[in-house]
Amino acid sequence: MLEHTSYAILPSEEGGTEEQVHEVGAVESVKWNGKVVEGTLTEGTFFLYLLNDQILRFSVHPFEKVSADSTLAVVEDEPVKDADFSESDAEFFLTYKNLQVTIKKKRLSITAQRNGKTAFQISGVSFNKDKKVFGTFEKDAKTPVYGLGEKSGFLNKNGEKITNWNTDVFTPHNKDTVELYQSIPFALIHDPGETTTGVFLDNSHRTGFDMQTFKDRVRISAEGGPLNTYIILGEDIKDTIRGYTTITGTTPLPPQWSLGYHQSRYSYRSEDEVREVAAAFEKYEIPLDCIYLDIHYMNDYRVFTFDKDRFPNADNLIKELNERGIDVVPIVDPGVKKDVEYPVYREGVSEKFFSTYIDGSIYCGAVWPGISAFPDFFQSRVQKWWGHLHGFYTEKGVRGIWNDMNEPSVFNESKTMDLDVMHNQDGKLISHREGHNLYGLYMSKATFEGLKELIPNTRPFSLTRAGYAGVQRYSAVWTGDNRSHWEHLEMSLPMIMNLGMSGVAFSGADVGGFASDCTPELLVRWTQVGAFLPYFRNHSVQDSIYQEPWAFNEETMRIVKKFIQLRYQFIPYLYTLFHEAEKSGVPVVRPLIMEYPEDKEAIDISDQFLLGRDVMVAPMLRPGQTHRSVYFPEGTWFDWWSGEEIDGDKYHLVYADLETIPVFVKAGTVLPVGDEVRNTKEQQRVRLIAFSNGDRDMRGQLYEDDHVTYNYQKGEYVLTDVVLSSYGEMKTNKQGDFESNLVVSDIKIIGK
Ligand code: MIG
Repeated sequence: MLEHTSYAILPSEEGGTEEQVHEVGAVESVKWNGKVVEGTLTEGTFFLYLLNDQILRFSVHPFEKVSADSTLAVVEDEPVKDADFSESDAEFFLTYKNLQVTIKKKRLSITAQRNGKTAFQISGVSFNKDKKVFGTFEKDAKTPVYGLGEKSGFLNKNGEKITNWNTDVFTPHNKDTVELYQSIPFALIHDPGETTTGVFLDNSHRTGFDMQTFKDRVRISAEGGPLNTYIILGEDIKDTIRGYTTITGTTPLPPQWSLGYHQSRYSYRSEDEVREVAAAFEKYEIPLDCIYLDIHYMNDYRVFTFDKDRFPNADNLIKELNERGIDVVPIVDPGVKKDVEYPVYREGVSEKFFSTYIDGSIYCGAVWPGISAFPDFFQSRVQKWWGHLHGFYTEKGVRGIWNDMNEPSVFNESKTMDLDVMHNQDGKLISHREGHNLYGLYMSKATFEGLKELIPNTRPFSLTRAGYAGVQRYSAVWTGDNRSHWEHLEMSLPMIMNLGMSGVAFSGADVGGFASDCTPELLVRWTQVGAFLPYFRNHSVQDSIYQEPWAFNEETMRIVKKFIQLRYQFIPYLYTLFHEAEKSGVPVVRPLIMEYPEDKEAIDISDQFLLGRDVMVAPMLRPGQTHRSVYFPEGTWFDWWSGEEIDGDKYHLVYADLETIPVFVKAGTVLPVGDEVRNTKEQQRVRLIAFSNGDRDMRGQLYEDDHVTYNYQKGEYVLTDVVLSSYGEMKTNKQGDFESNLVVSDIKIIGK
């Protein structure tokens, strides 16, 4: 407790904060095998190779022979075969197409040039006595840094010190709460108008990105293992994210119902309460796609059970809701209650599925069910076992699972497992100290792949709190225990934008705030924002005020409903963006700087975002606020509500009463807009709104398929490109074989 008082800052005897480090020194020898450069250093070893003309892998281990292993994050990692290797007195050169990498012999340092521009420079690699490794990238003092996963604070991380260690944090998140649930050690160093270098430190130990200690450097570090980096040389942010997602995978196209409005509460405590919630949505005619079952559905928090008193007939409940078009998503935590009469625990013990110490004894820790054991998801046989256990839910009609507490969170001083618990990566043993940040990722894999097998030809939905780089391949991410604070609404925007720039296209924050008490105005403003973010769920903690759309008063409900309806009108556009994200890795929600990479004014904009390329949202983020300044990048924009034309490349003062969130569309856009529907299970006609572009063409795109299966991968989709000329001639081009819901004849034109 004392660390919450002034005791925490008791006088320190310490002098400097600089850690004592040692250099890895000179390159003593190298070997080139036609693909990989391997070398020895004064201290340790390294290798370097090119994956293509845009990506290289460079790894150094100061203490041992550096291994070629990467983590589960990496899906694509083949050296090119036809790179050129050469040498001068002082340097080695590795060249491929327009990429040239230079390694200095005397004191290991690396520079890369692409298309004649210097893309990055690693000026040093070092280590300390505790086996921590460091690598230093040079940059200009002002160069912004983005990405880095799920972090608090503003968009641009330049000047910050970031560390990664998956942590369950219930205390209010703020700028100093650096370690949250996810670890994505990937940063974009963006030189506006020049290049964007992506640095992915694929090391699952606690890692660091220090943009503070040296004002013109980024110093990356890992508390063990090699300095294992993938470096992506992009033209701009988008290009670099594309590169990053070729290594770690893109966000697969989600089932469309997971993009609808979702309602949750910790917890709806009985079948009756769940029915009442569903009935209220129907009574008030508010669209709804999904209701969540939080931990109270279980029998004493035993996963894969229902409580007989509260949920005596879960099968019927789920069936009934499904028939009304509502999906049900239960929560599943990793902790398995230690109870010798509980089949999941018994099987886990007898089959050796749980994480153990090195002597084979099972690690036990306290979570909701009391003393519990934790599956060793690192083993494929454990992933299979766990995956199949979900048959318990899927046979009842469930198509989505919510994974929580998978940092893993344990109720003790360290907040997690003992660091000397071991994980077995199919034969390779690693300590929890090394594997901690991967636990949630492996659990997501087990969940997603299990569901995929159990519900044939159906896209599963999985949601996770913890994860590591690559988590986008398996799960959507929500940002954990935020609060009903205006500051948390504000902070969720850069968090979601940076998650997107870290490969995770499908993310969102609890709308209305999880902990603390929501207010009518906050619920309205938050719902307005949530309607434009990838993942849209209202969720709140037990004992807090209820915050369902109707919880406050009629006016609040009316406005909240209006924005949930608007969400459904935007789903065709949103779904098209998810299609793009799957294909290219480019996220659904983008900071202005991503679409306007040369615009220095956009560098620090955290309180506005783009949905796709052409829709800009500038929310109200303070109580009582009805005016705000909005930055409009170059070009012409239209006000979504009034159709008013607005000049870009400047700031405007914008008005929005409580009924309105400022939304703007770029001139030249043809936006697909859906009709009002009850949810995504209803057939939805799509119409076009074109935003005039002077005498130039207007363009848009719509992606459609059956919303739920994998048939789209066999060509059962339709991608419609629309071009509308200024004199009203429309051309459409269709790709794929699926019947479209687009009503082409019904086009509305905004502007002259
Ligand atoms: O410590 O399952 O972030 O969304 O409602 C609480 C109960 C554990 C934390 C999650 C929250 C969820 C809650 N869980």
